[in-house]
Order: sequence, then structure tokens, then C-alpha cells
Amino acid sequence: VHPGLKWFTDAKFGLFIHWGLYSKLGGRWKDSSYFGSGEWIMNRAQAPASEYAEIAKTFNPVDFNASEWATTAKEAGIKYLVITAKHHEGFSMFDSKVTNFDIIDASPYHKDPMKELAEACRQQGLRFGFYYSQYLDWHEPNGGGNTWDFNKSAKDYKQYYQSKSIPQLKELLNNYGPLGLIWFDMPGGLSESETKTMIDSLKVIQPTCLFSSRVGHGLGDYKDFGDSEVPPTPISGAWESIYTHNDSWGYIQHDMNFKSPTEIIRLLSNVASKGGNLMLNVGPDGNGKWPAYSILYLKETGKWLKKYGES
Ligand code: FUL
Repeated sequence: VHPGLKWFTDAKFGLFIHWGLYSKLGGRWKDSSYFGSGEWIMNRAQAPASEYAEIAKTFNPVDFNASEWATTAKEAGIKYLVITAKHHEGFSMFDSKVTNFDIIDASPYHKDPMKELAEACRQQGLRFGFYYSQYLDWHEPNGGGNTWDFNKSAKDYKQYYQSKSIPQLKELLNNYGPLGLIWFDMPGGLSESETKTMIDSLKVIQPTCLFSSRVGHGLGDYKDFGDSEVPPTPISGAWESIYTHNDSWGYIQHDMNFKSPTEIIRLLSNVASKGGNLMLNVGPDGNGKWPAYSILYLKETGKWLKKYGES
């Protein structure tokens, strides 16, 4: 049994955070508003990579407060927190030497919020992990997915893995202390043996860090179902269901469809009764603030858990 699985299967409740340049857009690009999956706006609007990258110049999340995020999570009864280090848009929300398209070099913020968050989580006794889009990267000519700027048949996915994905995953594993897990997403471009080689080269850095099943080819340490999916019957082994608080992972200004504390608790009970973890997502805005309803409803959930939950 993987040594990291004990904390994971005991955890029951995790917090997912989608935060990137799309959070500043809040579901609007030019004159159009988008609903659902705000973090996909670049793709849905077919925004040219060079134009989209301009958002970084005014991305300045001065309201970000790592200890507030971690204490709210703790109050909600959450046991682990997973945040987007780089989503499909390709922007690195951490200090990366691999690219200049990161929060340190490309934004006026000039600080590494991931460093502070990793530390704040540790102080609250929460496990900390990163979401990392290892294949889809709409900013890079050789990354997966952007076929509106770059010619699909000219793409060299292996070059992308070698020059960005793998070096960045190593930075994440080396520079942020012990990680509970890495949440890989949307595999592509690598064969099973190439995926295995990548995993081996990463596992030596932190052997206890779990890798999600979306690393591909059935090589993950635990199972994730589809987005917003709970299995109909109990499942053995380590697994997780992921849901988002409203109808989008990334912040959308005009989405107010937040699940009430009652709905969150029902979801949590449904998942826990079948043996899994629920990882619920919140989408902070471009200034670094969580939607007010997310703070309120998560804290309410925490009160209920304190009263009626097991731990
Ligand atoms: C999906 C992604 O494409 C979505 O944007 C989101 O990150 C979700 C959790 O996973 O595969």
C-alpha cells in the first residue's frame, strides 16, 4: 500500500481551488459573457495566445491572504487543499524558472502566492497539493489543445513535456515542502511507458506524494471519477469525487448558483457513505478574494460537521 494513502482515505473532505488569469476575466471576454468552466474561456473565445497573455500585466491579486484561505478551509472541516499551479491557459501561478509566463516575471504582483499558501496550510495542519495541467497548455506552440494559433500537425508534445511540464513538476515537488498530492489532469501525448518514465523521475523527489488517476494509463495512486460524478454504489480503494461550489471551477462574476450548506453536507455524506473523499472547489477572483457565499457556506458546513461529524 502506498504510504500516502492513509491520510488520503481518512480525509473525506478536500478543497479544490481554481485560480489563474481566467479569474480576472470572471467569465467575460471582449463583449461576451460565458457560463460554466470559466477557466476554459481562452479556448471558448478562441482568444489569441499573445493577446490573452496580456492579462498577466494587470493581474495583481493584492487581496490574497494565505492564512485567511487556510483558516477558512480549516473552519470548514477541510483536511486537504489542492490549487491550480498551472491550468490549461498555461500561466504559472508560482515562481518558475522554466518560463517567464509566470506570476513573478509577467505580473505586477511579483510574489509567489503558492509559497505562502503551502506554509499557511502547514500551519493549519492541512495537507497541501497542486493541480497541474501536464498536457493541455494553450500558451505553448507544442502544448496540447491550442489549434487556433498553432498548427496541430506541427506539434511536438514530447518537446513540451521535456521543456515545460516535467521541469515545472520538479520545481513544484522541490520548492514547496512535502506535498500531499499532485492532481494531474487530462493526459495526452505520452505512451504508457513514457508516462511511467515521467512518473518515476518525479517520484524520486517525493516518494510519498500521491498522483491522481488523470496522470493517465491507469498509473495514478487513487481514482478520480469524472467531473461532478459520484459512483452509484460503494467503491473500495482510494477515490475522490470533485464538485464545484457554483457551476464553474474558475471564478465567474455572474454565477450565483452556489450550493447551500445543506446541499454540500448531502453531497459529502453521499460520497463518504460510499467510501470516498469529496473535493469541493472554490474560485477566487482576480484580486484574490473568494466569493462571499463560498466563505459563508463553507463556514456553515464546518459548524455542522463539528456538531455531527466524526472528527
Ligand atoms: C477538467 C478541466 O478541464 C476543468 O477545467 C477543471 O479543471 C476540472 C476539475 O477538470 O478536466
